[in-house]
Amino acid sequence: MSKTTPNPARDGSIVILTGAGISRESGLHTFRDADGIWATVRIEDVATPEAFARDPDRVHAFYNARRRGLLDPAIQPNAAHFALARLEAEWPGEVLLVTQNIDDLHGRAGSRNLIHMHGELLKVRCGACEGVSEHRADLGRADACPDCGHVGAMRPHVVWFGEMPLEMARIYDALARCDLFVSIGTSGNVYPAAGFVAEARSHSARTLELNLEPSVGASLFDDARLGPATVVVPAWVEALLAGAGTAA
Ligand code: BV8
Repeated sequence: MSKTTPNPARDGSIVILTGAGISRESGLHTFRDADGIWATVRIEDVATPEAFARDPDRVHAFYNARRRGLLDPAIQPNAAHFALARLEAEWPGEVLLVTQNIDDLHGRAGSRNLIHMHGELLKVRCGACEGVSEHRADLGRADACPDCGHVGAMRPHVVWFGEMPLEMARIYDALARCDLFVSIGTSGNVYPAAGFVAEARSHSARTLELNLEPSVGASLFDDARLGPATVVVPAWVEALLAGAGTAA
């Protein structure tokens, strides 16, 4: 077994973290690449609670444009999304997929044991009752909450900077138990997600990075395979499942 092949005879559980890079080849922009989202708009203007309080129409317009973009029929899951769904279905141990992405491509590819730690672009939340609901149309200040009827408090169900990501207790529990932690398509700039590799290492997990280029935290990984996600992720899954068939 290679040093980053989990042993299904042990707990054999795998925690996978994904970022915007895994959706790049589906046609969605990343954040910090040269053509990324933060190259054209400032985080402080569209992705903080203060921005939403200051200019809700501008924040709604930013997320309405991204929601419309995601709903374009040209945007489809790619081979990397499908490979991770196959791993969840065929790996003998648990596979937990934690994504920083707010797109729905992992779910559409078939991943079910899935946490959207930064929320979901196709869901909205009421500032009055905290109810979360599916929403595929534009959102604005005139919209009423489908649960409590309150008008004017609807926001994207997205975790902004300065807000606590979702399901953190469940994520840290999985990191403490896992045999292997794999980071895919993320630059390792944003916390707490960027700290997951150190957390997994502190519990003796093996760590692997699959990315187009080394991330900020590259030195913390036992192993890395660099290349486009649609190439390196299916190849890694194929090799892992072939090895599982012969695991002791
Ligand atoms: C928190 C949703 C505390 C929105 C996002 C001051 C005040 C408060 C907090 C902070 C602060 N200063 C710092 C912080 C912490 C802050 C942070 O980390 N800031 C950074 C910028 C320093 N974090 C937070 O604020 C977090 N909350 O700390 O709360 C708290 C404590 C107690 C109580 C309450 C609160 C919340 C962070 C979440 C913010 N929301 N997204 C939206 O999407 O609009 S973060 C945003 O960055 C996206 O979610 C994105 O996913 C995430 C990470 O980016 P990446 O996914 O890594 O994308 P990136 O472009 O950076 O990299 C892409 C990678 O892919 C590259 O490596 C590239 O090489 C690779 N790639 C490209 N193409 C391919 C590829 N790989 C493979 N194949 C390809 N084809």
